[in-house]
Amino acid sequence: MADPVVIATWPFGRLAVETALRALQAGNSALEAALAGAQAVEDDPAVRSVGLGGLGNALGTVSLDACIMDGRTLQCGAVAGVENIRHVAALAKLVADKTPHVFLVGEGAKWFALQNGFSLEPLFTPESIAEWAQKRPKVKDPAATPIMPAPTAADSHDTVTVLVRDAAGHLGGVCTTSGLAYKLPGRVGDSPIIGAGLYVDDEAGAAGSTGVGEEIIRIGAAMLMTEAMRQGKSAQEACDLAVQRVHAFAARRGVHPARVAFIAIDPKGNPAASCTERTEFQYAVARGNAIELRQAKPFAPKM
Ligand code: SD4
Repeated sequence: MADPVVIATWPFGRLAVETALRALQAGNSALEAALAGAQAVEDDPAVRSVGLGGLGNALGTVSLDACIMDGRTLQCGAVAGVENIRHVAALAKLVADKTPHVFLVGEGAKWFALQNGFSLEPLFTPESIAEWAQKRPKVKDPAATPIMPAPTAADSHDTVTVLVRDAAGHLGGVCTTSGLAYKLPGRVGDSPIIGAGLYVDDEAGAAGSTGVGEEIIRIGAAMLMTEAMRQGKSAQEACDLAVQRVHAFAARRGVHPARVAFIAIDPKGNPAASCTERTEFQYAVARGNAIELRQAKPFAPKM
């Protein structure tokens, strides 16, 4: 038996890591622990980018995306574009547990939630509405269709991705978010996409993403990292590879690399992270009982 390892994105990842660790100590599986950690962040109204209190899209509607993956069985589930349901990560797990499908979206996902005892609730708070209104990109003609500015994640609209390795070496991962603030209605980022926002395989490792989802999808980030670890790369090398790929694809497209960050746990149980410049990525790590907040050093590949 080895020490459990938990890693989660952003400073609020500390709450996720602490909660996941307690869940492991209570005998839960790696996936259940990751879910408990993610749900604690969904429940925190002060986090403006996940669950309750998340900032709305261009119309002000809070629309949530999430996915889960079990490294032992490769069971995975996802939901996207879900309104008025707070615990979308648990809903994604239910898709995996109770249906033959992997991914439910929008009204169908909401219907499935209601059928399974979830209740509808408003996801905005007075504070989140005020922040949405204050930071809202200004449009010249208020009657015009809302236009979202090019995604930059400058709003620090941050996903919580939680990766867990339990003492027996099994892996589980969860990703949950309200996505980029002011996104176009209907827009879905990387977070609920298995292989982009999350991928977990006991035999290869666990990997997750945060940042501008469009660029993360473009490189197939979580699958890229997991496959690199399957070929023997360390978690750090896998995360750096994903950043390098973002740079390479940005160069081909003649744009500046977007703000993105990646986390991973390799099969040896090493946690790591990497990010593009200007991302200022902090993440939380637990090893055994020790929990710390770390700052990722931006990786600037030589091109
Ligand atoms: C998205 N990746 O919807 C999410 C947002 C995020 O840090 O993680 N921002 O594109």
